Amino acid sequence: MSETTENNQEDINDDTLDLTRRVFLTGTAAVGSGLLAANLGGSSAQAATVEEIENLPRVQQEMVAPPFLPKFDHTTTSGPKIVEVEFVIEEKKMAVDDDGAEIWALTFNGSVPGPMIVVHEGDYIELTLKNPESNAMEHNIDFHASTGALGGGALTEVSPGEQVVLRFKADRTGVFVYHCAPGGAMIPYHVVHGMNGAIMVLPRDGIKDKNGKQVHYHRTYFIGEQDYYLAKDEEGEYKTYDSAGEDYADSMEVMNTLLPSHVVFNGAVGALTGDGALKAKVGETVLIIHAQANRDTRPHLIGGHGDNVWSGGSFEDTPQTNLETWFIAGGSAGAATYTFKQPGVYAYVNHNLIEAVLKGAAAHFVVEGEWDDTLMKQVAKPGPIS
Ligand SMILES: [Cu+2]
Repeated sequence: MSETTENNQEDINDDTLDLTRRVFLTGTAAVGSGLLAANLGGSSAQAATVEEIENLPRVQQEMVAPPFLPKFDHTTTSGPKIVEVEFVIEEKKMAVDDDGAEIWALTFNGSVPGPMIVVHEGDYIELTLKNPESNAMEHNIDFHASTGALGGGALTEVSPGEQVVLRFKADRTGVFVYHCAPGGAMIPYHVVHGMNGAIMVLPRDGIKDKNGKQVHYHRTYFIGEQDYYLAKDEEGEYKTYDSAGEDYADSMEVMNTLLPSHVVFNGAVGALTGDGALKAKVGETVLIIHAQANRDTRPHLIGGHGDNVWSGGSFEDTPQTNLETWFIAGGSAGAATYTFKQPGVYAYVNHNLIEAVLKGAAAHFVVEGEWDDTLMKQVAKPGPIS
């Protein structure tokens, strides 16, 4: 490392540390062109000016609701580009279970979790964030994949009726959470009301196994695990509200217990079972991205394994292999691949089984194909003890 890095504390003056957020915003804008003299492409590419970045080719990425992902190339030979995406913030009432639990969810594009963005390392994400007039609250977005300004949170605060455009460089690969972070207690309040999602930054030559060989996969699913903290009335029924934000005081009370009323995948109990079950075929490799913006979790595929697991989410890291259960730290996303060898219904769970079975953190993979007796066979059916 250079001497400059070792001495970097000396470069921070007290004025910078004392800046209010508003001044901080202005300051960032004023020196933006200098700070943004960033590299184009990967680490080996030449430095680019903001003007050069703005002249890069642009593509629009059509957002789709999870568990699905937008169309993306597993590898690319093209140069870096600007990937334009649009999030419309929607405050909406959503069912959480079949027993009457509901929440005025705070969402990016109307889903919990919000849509996944997929780019390649060295690309630039240009997000237009719209907060329609019909909403009640101020929102913003903090991208864990980005660098500086509270992950973009300080540059994206939008009141109802406003929009903002943020561009940031995808300068490291992996899967990363994004979430709303409007300040103070509103940060956890918005996150546990569904306002989070993930972005995947792929190496330009694809993801690699522990030997450095490209990993091929046939399907990709995005599972967003969500903890909710819903309040009950004196009769033990979940309370209902007429508008977003009305549950604030009740919600804070339950949140302070740290005991979620629900832990679900993709917004609601059963969202990824039955009609919503994830599909695959024997012989196919599935890339599973699992995000938890607030709370630790431990995914497990019952009857299967994690063939390759990027538990910390970085594709720079060598994946762990053959895991039975893996860890995703709260506030992060992780990725795993599995090649299905048997048909059937696989439960994919948070293997705190109380959270899976009693709180809702379970999905199903429905896998078609031929059963392999050599891998497993019921040698004798259940019967009287002989
Ligand atoms: Cu928000």
